[in-house]
Amino acid sequence: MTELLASLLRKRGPIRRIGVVGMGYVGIPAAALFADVPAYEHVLGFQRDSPTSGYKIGMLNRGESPLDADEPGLGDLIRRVVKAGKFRCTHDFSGIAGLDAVTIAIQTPFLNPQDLEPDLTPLADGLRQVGRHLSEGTLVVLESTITPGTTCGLAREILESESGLTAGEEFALAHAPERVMVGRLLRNIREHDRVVGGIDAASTARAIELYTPVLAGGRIIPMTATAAEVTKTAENALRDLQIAAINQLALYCEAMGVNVYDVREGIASLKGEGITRGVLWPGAGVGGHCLTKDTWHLERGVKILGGKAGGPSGSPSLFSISRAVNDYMPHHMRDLTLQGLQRAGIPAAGATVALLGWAFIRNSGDARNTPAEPYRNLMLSAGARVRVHDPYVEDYPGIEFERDLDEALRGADAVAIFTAHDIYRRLNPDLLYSLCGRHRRPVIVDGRNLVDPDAFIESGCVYLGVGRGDRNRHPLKEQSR
Ligand code: SAJ
Repeated sequence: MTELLASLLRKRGPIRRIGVVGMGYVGIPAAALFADVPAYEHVLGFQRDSPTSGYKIGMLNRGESPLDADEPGLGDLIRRVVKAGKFRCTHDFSGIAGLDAVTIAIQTPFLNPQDLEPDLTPLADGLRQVGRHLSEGTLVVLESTITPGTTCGLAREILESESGLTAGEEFALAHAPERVMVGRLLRNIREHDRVVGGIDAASTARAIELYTPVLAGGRIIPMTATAAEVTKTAENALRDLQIAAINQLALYCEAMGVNVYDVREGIASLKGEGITRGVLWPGAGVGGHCLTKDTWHLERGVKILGGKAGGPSGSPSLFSISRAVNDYMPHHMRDLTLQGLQRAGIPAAGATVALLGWAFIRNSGDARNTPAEPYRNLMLSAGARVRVHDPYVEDYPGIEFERDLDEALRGADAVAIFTAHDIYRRLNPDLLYSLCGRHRRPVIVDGRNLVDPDAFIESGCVYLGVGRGDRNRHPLKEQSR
C-alpha cells in the first residue's frame, strides 16, 4: 500500500458518490443497490447515447427498468432511488470527475473463441472515458468478466495514460467480478459471496468498503486482482467441464447400452464429506454467454501471464477439451436424428424436422450462443427442412419462429427437443401421430430427457435420447394407430 494513496483516500473520507459505467443487466442492479445504501449520497449511471442502447437513459431517469427479463424487486428499487434523487443516468462522462468510486460493467465477448481474441473494444472505450475524467483518490473497479491480467495490464495502462495518474498511488484499482444470473439479479448481488481483488492492499480495502453495504448474506472474499480474474473465469470453466464430463459419460452410456440417468443417480448418491461428486446433467449442448466464453478468457490468461503452463505435452487443455465435448453435442443430436429417420425409412433429404426450443436455457427467451443453431445448420446441410419452435425467444437473426406447437409438429417427420421448456412436457404419441406424418413412423429425439421413451416406443414411434443407451436401439413396434 503506498502512503500517497492511503493519504489521498483518507483525505477523501468514506465513499459517498459512486458512478457505474454500462447500464446493462450487471450495471443497472448494481447502481440501484448502491443508491439504496443510506451512506451513499448519489449514484450516476453512465450509458453511451448509442442508437441501440441510448434509450435506456430516458427510461432509467423516468424510474423504469429497461431490462427485458422479469427481475423481482428491480423495478420498484429503480423507481424508489430515482424518486429519492439518489440515482440518475447520463451519457455525459464528465460527471465521473470527483466521484469516490466508479465501477465498470461492460461485456467482453469473443468474436471467434478459438483465436482467443476477445472483443475488448467496448471495455477499452469505457476505460478511456473513465480515465479522461478520473480524479485523484478515486477507486475504479472492473466488474466485467475479463481475461486474467487485464486489470493490472490493459485497464491500468488505459486509465493511467488517459488520466496522467498512477494506479496504486494516485487512484485505487480493483476487480470484483459479477456473479449475477438473469431473473435473480438483485438477489445474486446481495446474497452471493463477493470476490474482491485490488492491485494492492489499499485498493482491495477501498473496494471492500464499496461493496460491503450492499451485501445481505454474502461475504467478501478478498484476494489480488489477478486471482479475482482467475476465480471468475475458472468458476465457469469448471462448470463447463462438469457438464462436459456428464456429456461424455452420456455418450459412453449410449455406446454401452446403459441409461446415463440411472448412472447419474447412482453417482449422485455418493454424499457426505469428501465423497460427493459434482455430477451435472447431460444434454443437447451448452449455450449462453458465460460458459461458452469464460474458458477462453482463462486459457488466454495463461497464455498472456504464464506462457507455458504445465500439463501433458502436446495435448490440449482439459478445459478446451471440455468446450469441444459440449460443442459436439449438437452434432450428436444431428447423428441421432439421422439414425432415427433412417430407422423410420425416411430419407433425410426432404424430411421435415420440428426443432423444439431455441433458447439456451429452459423457460427463458435468452438464445445467446444457442446449441440449437449449429444443429439446425447441420440438418439443413443434410437436406432436411427445419421448423423452429420456441414460445419465449422474441426474435433471432435469420430464424422464423413457429409459435404454435401443433403447427410446428404438423407434417414433421422428426421432432428434436433442444430446450427443456415446460411446454414440451405435454408431448405424447397421440399428438405426434395426429400431427406428424401419419403414414410414417414419427421420430422423436430427446436432447433434455424430457419425455418418457416407452410411451413413444410402444406406440410405434422411433425414439432416441441423449444418454439413453438403454432405449436408443429399441425394436420397432407395430404402429398402434
Ligand atoms: N447445461 C447443461 N447441463 C447442466 C447445466 C447446464 O447442459 O447440468 C447447459 C444449459 O442447458 C445451458 C448452458 O449449459 O445451455 C449454460 O447453463 P447455465 O446453467 O450455466 O447458465 P448460464 O450460462 O446463465 O450460467 C450462469 C453463470 N453465472 C454467472 O456467470 C454469473 C454460471 O456461473 C452459473 O452457475 C449459472 O448461471 C447458474 O447456476 O445459473
